[in-house]
Amino acid sequence: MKIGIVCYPTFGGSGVVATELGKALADEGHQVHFITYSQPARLDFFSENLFYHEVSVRDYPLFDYAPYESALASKLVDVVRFEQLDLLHVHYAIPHASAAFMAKQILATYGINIPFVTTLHGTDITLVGKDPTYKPVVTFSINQSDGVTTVSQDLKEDTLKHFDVKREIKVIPNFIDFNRFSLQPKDHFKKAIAPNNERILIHTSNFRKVKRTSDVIKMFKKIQEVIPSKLLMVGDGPERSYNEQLCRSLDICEHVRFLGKQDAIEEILSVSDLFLMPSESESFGLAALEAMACKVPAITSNAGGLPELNIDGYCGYMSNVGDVDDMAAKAIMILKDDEVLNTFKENAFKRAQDFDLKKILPIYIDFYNQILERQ
Ligand code: GMT
Repeated sequence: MKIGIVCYPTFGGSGVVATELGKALADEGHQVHFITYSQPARLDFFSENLFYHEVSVRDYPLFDYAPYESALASKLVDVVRFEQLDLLHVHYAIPHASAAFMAKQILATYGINIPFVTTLHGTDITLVGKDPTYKPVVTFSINQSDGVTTVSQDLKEDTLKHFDVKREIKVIPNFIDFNRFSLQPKDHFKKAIAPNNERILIHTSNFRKVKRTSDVIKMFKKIQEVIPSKLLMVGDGPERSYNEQLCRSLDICEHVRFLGKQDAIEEILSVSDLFLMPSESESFGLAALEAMACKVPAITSNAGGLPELNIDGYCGYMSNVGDVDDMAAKAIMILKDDEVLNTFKENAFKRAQDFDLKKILPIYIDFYNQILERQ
């Protein structure tokens, strides 16, 4: 197949899933064309089946807001026509699904029928999408998609609850590539972070409010009072400087390292003992799956799709959103005993195997084939 993938090229979960899916499809011999405004963060190598088409938005003094959606639709028309794509797969509804719809209509005037699949990732439904600013366009473009997928059952239910969706929605969970995410020997790094063999806790995110990063800091304060430990805060975003202030006021700065955005996240996960994800809302929790693949159990909230990933008392624990005391108590239960910690680590790895790329990729390929057969 010749597949066009549209996504945000940043470190955000939807862009990561789109890029990893494209890379895996290319490995299977499909031709994959990424169409976005800059090189996707994880598209960092050359392959004969992978192509990147940059959407450039022309600026003009009249524009307070440059019309990215129009530029993207025009680029889609161009790439579909000249690369003779079979199918478009857009990740994150806003504005990718409506741009794909527009491109489809334009291409029809050239006698070209291009089906498009929309994958909903989370905030495109739960936060941004259901806002009246975007809702009519999101509803329309979901209904006009030739196929719709969500990354969890919970996100499917949320979509059906908040939008008047007529299309059938298929749940295809996120996945992990064990070729990249697996425990790596990084003892020198572990020694540098935790010279006295302290436990290492980790949080990775875009530091937006929805991630409740200050709960991570508050939880760590409580854990650190009982168990000698260090906290790695990976990523960057609006809450970071507030979190740094919070560490100062809680007097734990010497135990917390803010590492900023990191490419080789699997190396940092490899030295970690426990992953913290107290999110307000989380459609799937890909970052927790990446941790589990590296044998790192997870303390998460029970929001959104997290119960479809985390198994309470097996590969981690779940608490109600905001219940920092409960999260800290459960973290201490896992961390205080080597044997318990090792069991949770092994279980995390086993749980991650349920989401092995090798199991999920064929589901996407079957879905594409069904859509193409329907045309
Ligand atoms: O977590 C974010 O804010 C980024 C966001 C995205 O769309 O890039 O992530 C969402 O998609 C990920 C991949 O499917 C999911 O694993 C995340 O749970 C989801 N985030 C939220 O629902 C808040």
